[in-house]
Amino acid sequence: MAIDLSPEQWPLIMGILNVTPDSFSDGGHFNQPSAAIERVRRMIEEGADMIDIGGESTRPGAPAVSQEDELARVIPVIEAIRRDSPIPISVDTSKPAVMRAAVAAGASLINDVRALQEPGAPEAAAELGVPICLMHMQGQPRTMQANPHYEDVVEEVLAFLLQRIEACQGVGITPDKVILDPGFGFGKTAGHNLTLFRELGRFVETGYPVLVGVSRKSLIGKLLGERPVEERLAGSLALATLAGWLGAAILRVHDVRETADALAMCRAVQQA
Ligand code: 7PM
Repeated sequence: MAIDLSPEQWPLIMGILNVTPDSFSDGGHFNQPSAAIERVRRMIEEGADMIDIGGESTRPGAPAVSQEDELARVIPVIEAIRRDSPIPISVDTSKPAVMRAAVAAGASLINDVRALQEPGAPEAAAELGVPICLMHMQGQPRTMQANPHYEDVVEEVLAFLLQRIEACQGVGITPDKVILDPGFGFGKTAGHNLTLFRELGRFVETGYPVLVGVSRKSLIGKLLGERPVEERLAGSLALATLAGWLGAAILRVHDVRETADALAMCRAVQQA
């Protein structure tokens, strides 16, 4: 199923399905297709507009994953979900071969935390013709949180994303396929994340749909006095509501039902 990115539907809820053995807040539970199906059915009932499936852990310090492992984790799950439901599926990957196999199996959005910087990735995305989320990251997952540094975080992240849009246009990806993401938590201190969040309007003003992923992230843990990951729901909902208010198009979240409720309030006030 294609994803409806028209602004009347914003913000859409992207429910997270991790199929990595080590992902940080719900790791290891959904790497059996049957368990994944149950989880996806539940997220759909709760109000998810699409499901994001990733087989590469991009948490700080995570090791690289081989193409074979990523394919083996992600593709059977996409096929199983596709047999079960028409819910749009986003594939969280940087590898052209995984993009191709995922779209062939039924994915309809590519979510690339490396913004198509891997060799062959822009060409694969162009050929597949599906929407592509370009995310900003400073450094690489293994080391990105060691010492993040910016002169001006908003200008630098925006400039990077605009440069990646140009690279996309160079291989024939049309602007209507592009989604932007400032990449909260990816090579950023809590202060950098907060500044980017406050200035989310700068990203929205570009006219491209903006995806925001802050659900359960360490930014929330820090602001609440090193709150563990299981106790970040209220913080996640507050940020999801603010992101919706500021014009985000897609919210990438773990807690679908609670986020849907929070966004219903946001939408009601905006439409009053
Ligand atoms: C640490 C950092 C642990 C990040 C886990 C994560 C995003 C994403 C992820 C995001 C887009 C998580 C993440 N975060 N894709 N993939 N935007 N587009 O919370 O913010 O699962 S991984």
